[in-house]
Amino acid sequence: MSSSSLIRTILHIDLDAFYASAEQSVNQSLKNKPLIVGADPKEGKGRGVVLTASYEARKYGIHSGQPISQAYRLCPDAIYVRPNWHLYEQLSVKVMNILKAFADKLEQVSIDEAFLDITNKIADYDDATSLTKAVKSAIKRETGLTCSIGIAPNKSVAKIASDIQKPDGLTIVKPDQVSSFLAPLPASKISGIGPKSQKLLADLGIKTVGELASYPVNELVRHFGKNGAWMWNIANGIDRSEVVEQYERKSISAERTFEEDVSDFGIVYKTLGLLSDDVTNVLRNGGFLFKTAGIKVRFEDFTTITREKTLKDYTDSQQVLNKRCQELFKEFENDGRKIRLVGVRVSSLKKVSPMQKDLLAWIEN
Ligand code: TTP
Ligand code: MG
Repeated sequence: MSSSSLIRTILHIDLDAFYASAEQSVNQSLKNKPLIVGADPKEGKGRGVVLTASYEARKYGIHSGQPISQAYRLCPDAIYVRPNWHLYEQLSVKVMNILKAFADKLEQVSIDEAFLDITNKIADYDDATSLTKAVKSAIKRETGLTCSIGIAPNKSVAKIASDIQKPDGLTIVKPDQVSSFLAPLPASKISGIGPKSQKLLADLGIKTVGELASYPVNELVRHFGKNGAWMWNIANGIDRSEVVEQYERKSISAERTFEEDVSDFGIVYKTLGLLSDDVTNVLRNGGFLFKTAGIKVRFEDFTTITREKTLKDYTDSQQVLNKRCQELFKEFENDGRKIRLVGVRVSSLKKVSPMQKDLLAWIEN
């Protein structure tokens, strides 16, 4: 093996405004319009959330996870549609199949996102550019969708790169550009550094990836444990994790922040029911069963607690999930604090064949 073969070329791809673009790809009249996929806004009284918004709608400040009522206030004239999971799953499969032809290895990370190891498919970074153009045009031609792509020597940098010029973006970071590319970015751009770590880092005076990279690693370990070493490595452009072929979804979750903190448990239980519904829809469309049911509760003071319970058997039943979630919530009834957010999560997932799914439906009925 020559030493140059140790340098890898990784491509990260993420579809643009996926659910909204999917709707637009099958309905001409939705093209180039502010389009919101999510709950029914019920003229501002709807309680669900925005799943995603077209880039035209994002100009109004609308984004994933936002209460649908708030989106409605920002843009009442937008087009609001309910999700069509089946369509998204179909398009996702189509895209992943197209991508397979361009990579030595492909790792699907979510419904609209994948890593490709293209090391042996290209001779140099000029080749990478032409390969990307071919990927983009194949996806556009076969599905009508656009995507954003990042190319870099490792997965974490490729992921950051794909997100930096959206939509229809292409960002290439050559090995000798990694440090200068990363240095000015906010530390939160690193996938895995969420709002909580971001705040803790800010307390240490660390705002950018560059500041993180030059911080003493032993200090980071003292504050964050082994995550400290992990984030320091990533900030220094060191990420040896491989593109792993098998797509294993680890969990599926949905959550909702109440518009006003809630003390009425009726609302909480009803919301847990709606979220269980959303989660089992995604679960079934992906052809999964779950064995662990979990909830997340955030109180008015932002304290966040999770609880989970592993069942005896795998299932994809909404009723089972809902019942478990309701049971898990019981311990919080006497807490006294108001509730800001609840979430539902399933994990310990297992893929089932379509036949097994039919059988399961038959047993349940
Ligand atoms: P994302 O790739 O995060 O978002 P996106 O494709 O809509 O927009 P972009 O990548 O251009 O920023 O998620 C992919 C799909 O997953 C998204 O279309 C809808 C769904 N989704 C949710 O259901 N809830 C969420 O909170 C998020 C972020 C996404
Ligand atoms: Mg996307």
